[in-house]
Amino acid sequence: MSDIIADIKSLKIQGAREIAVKSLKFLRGFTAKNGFGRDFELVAKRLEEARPTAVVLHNCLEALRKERKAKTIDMLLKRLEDSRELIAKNGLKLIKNNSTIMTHCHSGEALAVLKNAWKKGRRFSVIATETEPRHQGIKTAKELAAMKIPVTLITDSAANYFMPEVDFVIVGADAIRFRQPKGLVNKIGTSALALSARAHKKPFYSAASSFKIDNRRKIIIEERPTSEVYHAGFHGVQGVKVRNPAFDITSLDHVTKFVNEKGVYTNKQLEKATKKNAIKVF
Ligand code: RUB
Repeated sequence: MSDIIADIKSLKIQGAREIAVKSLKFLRGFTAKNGFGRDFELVAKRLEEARPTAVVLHNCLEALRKERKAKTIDMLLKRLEDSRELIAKNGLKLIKNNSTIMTHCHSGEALAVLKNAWKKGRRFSVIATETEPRHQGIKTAKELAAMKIPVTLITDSAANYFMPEVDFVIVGADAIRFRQPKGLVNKIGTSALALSARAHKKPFYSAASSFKIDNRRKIIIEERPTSEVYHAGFHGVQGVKVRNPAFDITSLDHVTKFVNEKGVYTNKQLEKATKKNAIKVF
């Protein structure tokens, strides 16, 4: 138990979907031995609290509480797998040959769109922001480079400088909220990137399954240890307040299109579909 919690907290396991997948796999083993009673609840709570912002694991746990069975875990894992493949398919139409695409952080769902498009013969290049403070953008760049997709790694501060040469930006999502506070919740820096894209009239897309629809009453924006950014030992920073939020909230109006397992939507269309339950929300 403490191993998976440590791996989630340290970002060895990162990305909203992956956190849910690894937690569900852990819970499959745990519940086989311990059942779905009080111990399950305690473990589920600890897993959810390890990274409280992303909503995917929360939505999966809510479904599991309604039907406390191993087969529910398997169904959720299958849906998470299938939805990523469908997002990749649906995102293909967004990618034109010779385009330059910017991405931020490491989103398995955004990357699935890029990787699938490359496999289907689309040719493009990617600009990946390094994504301070933990540089998950480097992980993105390495994965793309491993597939021979041309990729340029830049500092976050350089994003606006490169925006004129970009055709569109694509990111993932930790949560999509149609209730207050509304917006696309994603890695810190996403909202600034969306503002920059808007200023340069570049489309801004989010690839995110309907597991990302967030109906929680409140959202906790995780603040991570300040030692991830500055620490006295290395930077000699003393007597200074440091803050290290991991996520921010982008206005839904700054997102041109959402791609999910059902199709491609504007934020208004997605909200309507979600309300009508055309897209199943847990
Ligand atoms: C990752 C991040 C990703 C979303 C979506 O942040 O913000 O864009 O989680 O990822 P962190 P996915 O590295 O802090 O977890 O598409 O894989 O669900």
